[in-house]
Amino acid sequence: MKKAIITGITGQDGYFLTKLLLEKGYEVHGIVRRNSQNSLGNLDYLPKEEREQIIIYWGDITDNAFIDSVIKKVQPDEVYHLAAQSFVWFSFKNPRFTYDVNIGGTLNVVNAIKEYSPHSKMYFAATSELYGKVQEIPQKETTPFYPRSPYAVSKLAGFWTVKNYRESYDLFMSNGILFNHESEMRGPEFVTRKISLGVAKIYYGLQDCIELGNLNAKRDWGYAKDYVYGMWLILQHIKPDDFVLATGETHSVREFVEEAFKVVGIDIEWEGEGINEVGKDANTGKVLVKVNPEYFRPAEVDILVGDYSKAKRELGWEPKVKFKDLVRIMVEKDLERIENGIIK
Ligand code: NDP
Ligand code: GDR
Repeated sequence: MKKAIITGITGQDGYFLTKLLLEKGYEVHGIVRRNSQNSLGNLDYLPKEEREQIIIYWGDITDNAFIDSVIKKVQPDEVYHLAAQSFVWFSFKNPRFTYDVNIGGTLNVVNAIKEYSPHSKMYFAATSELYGKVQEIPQKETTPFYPRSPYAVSKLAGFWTVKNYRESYDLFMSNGILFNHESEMRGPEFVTRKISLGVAKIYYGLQDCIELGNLNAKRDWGYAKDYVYGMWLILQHIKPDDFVLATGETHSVREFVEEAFKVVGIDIEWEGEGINEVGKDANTGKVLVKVNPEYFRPAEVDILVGDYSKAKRELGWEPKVKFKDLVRIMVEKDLERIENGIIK
């Protein structure tokens, strides 16, 4: 039986990766930081029989002695290092914390592997945010990086740390440069889930309007379940390497809003410009979307669109879920959760 450690197991990707690895017969070990609710985050949504199979270690990724002890004890075949302060907007508010968790945490993991379990293969959750200010469209493994937020800078340090450990100590450590991937398990602060949840609540009369920031930003949005399969493939590859996973399509936040309202039969029409732009129900004229500058970022990433041909060629990976289906999955799930009283 193969053993895997997942850091960040309570997050969106942790949820889907846990399901995948359990299906594949792995023994799954997860690192969870203590919270006052004793909550397992998204893992609370797993069926009981799956949740009970996970071996949990309570601790923080920034605690090097703790990380050392877990890696030393488990001697994992594979480590998926997903734990991070992953919210770009928040990273501008608290860059120090973001650096501590994202850079310090990554250093702890690579170092623990080097010292105590050098046979372990490691996946690092790098990101399309590394490309930041556009240098080339579409972005691929050879596109120059230009990070535009403390989050992106911290992930760039993580990316190079992983590459440096791989080259210096002959360790199997790979970077996944993953473009945005979303799902019904996405945190509600990220724009796609904020929209799907807002649309479902508006539909059921629980909310009047969705307030958003930059409607012009364009992202390459895929489905998280497809991407965790890509993470696993990256660690099954013959050698450690860096791979872009993306869909190759890009859409604006405005388009995401339009598509999400379509799922509940509402057509949106736009009026005004800049901070005065609003999205109205084309039938009733009711304002359903407003711009709130609170959600703007000091520096923005205008457009991301990935070229995943290396992953396709070398790993046989391709995304299955495309934009419209992704939006539908997310809105329908939020509608269902309201109907079942899970969301109030
Ligand atoms: P989430 O924000 O949903 O999950 C982050 C996870 O990290 C949570 O389990 C969180 O725990 C944990 N974590 C945060 N800080 C610490 C800490 N100090 N100690 C221990 N655990 C901690 O992110 P996703 O699942 O969406 O993403 C997974 C990884 O992939 C992240 O590193 C993210 O930056 C990266 N990424 C994500 C992309 C995406 O589109 N989703 C694209 C590219 C990269 P808790 O539940 O306690 O908060
Ligand atoms: P991102 O995701 O920054 O791409 O990082 P997010 O959903 O936060 O923002 C995407 C784009 O939407 C614009 N936007 C808003 N964003 C949020 N959160 N809230 C709003 O109200 C809003 N209005 C407009 C943003 O300005 C931005 O342009 C995600 C994270 O998962 C990272 O961890 C990961 O590395 C990258 O994706 C790839």
